[in-house]
Amino acid sequence: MDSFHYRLDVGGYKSSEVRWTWTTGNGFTLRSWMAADVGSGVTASLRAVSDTSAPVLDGNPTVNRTVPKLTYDEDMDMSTVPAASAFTVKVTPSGSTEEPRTLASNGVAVSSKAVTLTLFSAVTASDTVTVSYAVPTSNPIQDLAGYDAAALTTRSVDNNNAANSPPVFSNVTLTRGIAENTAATTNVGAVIPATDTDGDTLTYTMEGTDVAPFDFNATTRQITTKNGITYDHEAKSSFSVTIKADDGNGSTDTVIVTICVADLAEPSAAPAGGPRGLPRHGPGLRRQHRLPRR
Ligand SMILES: [Ca+2]
Ligand SMILES: [Ca+2]
Ligand SMILES: [Ca+2]
Ligand SMILES: [Ca+2]
Repeated sequence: MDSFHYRLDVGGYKSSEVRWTWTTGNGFTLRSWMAADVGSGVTASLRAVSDTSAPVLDGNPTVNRTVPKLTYDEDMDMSTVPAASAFTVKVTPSGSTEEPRTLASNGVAVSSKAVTLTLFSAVTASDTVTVSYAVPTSNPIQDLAGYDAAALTTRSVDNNNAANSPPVFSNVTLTRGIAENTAATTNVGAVIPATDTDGDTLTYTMEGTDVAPFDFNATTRQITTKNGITYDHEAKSSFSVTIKADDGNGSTDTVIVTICVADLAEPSAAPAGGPRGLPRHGPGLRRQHRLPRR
């Protein structure tokens, strides 16, 4: 049975708004989607489409980091793009259990023969990935003749991820400094830099024995002094914290940051229980104190 397909493009309307497929074979079959009243005086063009079959996946879907991709055997209609909810991507990390992986809200794109998805977080090279696709009632994956692509049920995805490059701090150790008695919310030296050659978004945390007296802004990578803390050189002249960068792809790097508390000349307080009756001196005058006996 021969059949012929025609496609109607009307004025400036998107093909998803005005579309008409006319199939002749055993009689006529007319398929029409008329979502808009185009009015009169609008130029319409009818063109033959030699397509008589639904699009078929050309090989397995693939995934690279955040981008699963379905490639079909023909050009797709770019004006009909399924909602992200039509897809389910499941990821099984090596040695772990399967978990659904959320798509970004605008995480579906159709271009030429490809339907690409965008995940919120990347899969790693060792993950096992499947994709399912439920044909939605509106905006399904379609070829140019209006044939829907078939649903997919836990279809295996070829993982094309290259091995992950870990994030890198350019130093193994860094030194930052403040003067003693520095006020709260003061920057403790420069921000802590790190890079990731994959371009991964790095998540930073501050760890180590001396985290308590400092704050750390994970977005700006800035260590700051903390409310309620007195930085006293005579009591503790250096602190050690560790900043960790996590690339979300299973790799981390750390840098040990030594925070030095510089000495300032300070007026020393009179020792408790000191002798009475000593004359009080104004600022800048030499004070006399008895040193505690050892
Ligand atoms: Ca087709
Ligand atoms: Ca990386
Ligand atoms: Ca001091
Ligand atoms: Ca001092």
